Amino acid sequence: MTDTLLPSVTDLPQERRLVTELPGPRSRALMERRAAAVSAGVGGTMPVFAERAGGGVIVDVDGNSLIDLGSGIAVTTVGNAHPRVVERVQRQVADFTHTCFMVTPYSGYVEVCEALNRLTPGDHVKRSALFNSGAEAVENAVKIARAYTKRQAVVVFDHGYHGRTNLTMALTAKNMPYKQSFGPFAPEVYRMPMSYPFRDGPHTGAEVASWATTKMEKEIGGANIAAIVIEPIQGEGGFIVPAPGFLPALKAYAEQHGIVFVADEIQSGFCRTGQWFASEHEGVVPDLITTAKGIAGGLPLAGVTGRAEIMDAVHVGGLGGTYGGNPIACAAALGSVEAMEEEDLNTRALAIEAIMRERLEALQAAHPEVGDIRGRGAMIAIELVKPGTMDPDPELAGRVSKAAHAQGVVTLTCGTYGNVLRFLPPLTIPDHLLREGLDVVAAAFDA
Ligand code: PLZ
Repeated sequence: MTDTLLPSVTDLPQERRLVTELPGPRSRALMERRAAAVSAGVGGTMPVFAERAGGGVIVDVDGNSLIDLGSGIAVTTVGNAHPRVVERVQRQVADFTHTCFMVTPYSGYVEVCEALNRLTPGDHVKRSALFNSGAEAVENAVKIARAYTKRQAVVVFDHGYHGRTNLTMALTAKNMPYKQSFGPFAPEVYRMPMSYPFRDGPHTGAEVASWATTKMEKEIGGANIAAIVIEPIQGEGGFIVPAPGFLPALKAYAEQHGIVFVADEIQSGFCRTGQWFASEHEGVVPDLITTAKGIAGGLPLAGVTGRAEIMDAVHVGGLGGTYGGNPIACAAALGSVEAMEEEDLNTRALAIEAIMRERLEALQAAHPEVGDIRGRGAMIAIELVKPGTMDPDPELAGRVSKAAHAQGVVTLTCGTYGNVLRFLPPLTIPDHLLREGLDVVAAAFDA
């Protein structure tokens, strides 16, 4: 089988190579320093410290080369240290590092907004604003929707994840670890049922949408809702792809009642699913889209993009922040977009999906614990259950993930029940490494 090697793959050998046990001695020493210096509240997936990364590997401080099936939680879509990103960032950092866009603006910010306006679905007139993190983008989308509609209520969904700030904790469904002991949470947030095909039995997307819209109508009143905020494919919630018809029905309800439809594409956007945005798979044109993660090749940048009349409804000075749209992060974003277009990374995401599905279907055939395989493009997950039941098996997900880590494969779990293994490889991963990574995961099931 031939390998796909994108021009961007670095000089780092694209191989899994274990030269010590994991974690090795240097990582262990750094873990001790971490424990003494870093708040215990900051979580950790693997006790392995990174030194370099690129293509499909992360090389640790002991010289082990790990297969990256996580992309730093869906961020390094163009791969780590992509040459286009490195080149533009190096130039920018030498020219100037910060002026504050609100004080003396610079062209990179405008160019990123132009790119977002061009790449997001819909041919209406658009505007964008830039921020530092996904949570900040979601908060601002809500601020903008409230200012535009002069309404307060915000609708979110079961299993949804939108961030860790006070408002976005309220928007997020799962208590542990995101919300526990951090209340009180922001008011005027209402949670609706989410289409979850694996767990919905015979109910269609349209039916679940009608439960949600009826609940909205009866419990809030459409005329009081500022925004419906939804991930077109849920990320942290378990890579839940709603059944066909669910998103279009919600969008139709939003249109009917003058509600701003906000797609949180922070995890699902920017070539991850084989389209620029996951909304496109269902032909849904959101009023506002939030982006972050994959847009800037690893630098902190986030955006809100949407209809000009909504984005411009905020008073002058109502949006901003010291670092929002920092020039270095903007340079990285322009490099990422260039890489995505030049290397046709949407097509690459679909090729990765084909490889992942084939391997995971074979795994499912041999292991009844694999209840569901789902996702799109390079955003694929398996949901683990106790065989013959629908009971979530988070212990198994944890064990398999740990076993993969010990063998040098970076995997992540997710899901409300913690029983979902998710795969988010950088799109620059060579085929042979992707296959090897999945084989290691499969071997963990056999063991
Ligand atoms: N919206 C859809 O996926 C971030 C969270 C990791 P920030 N997801 C990773 C963790 O445990 O903190 C995310 C997302 C969606 C919003 C966010 C928030 O983005 O950049 O982490 O603030």
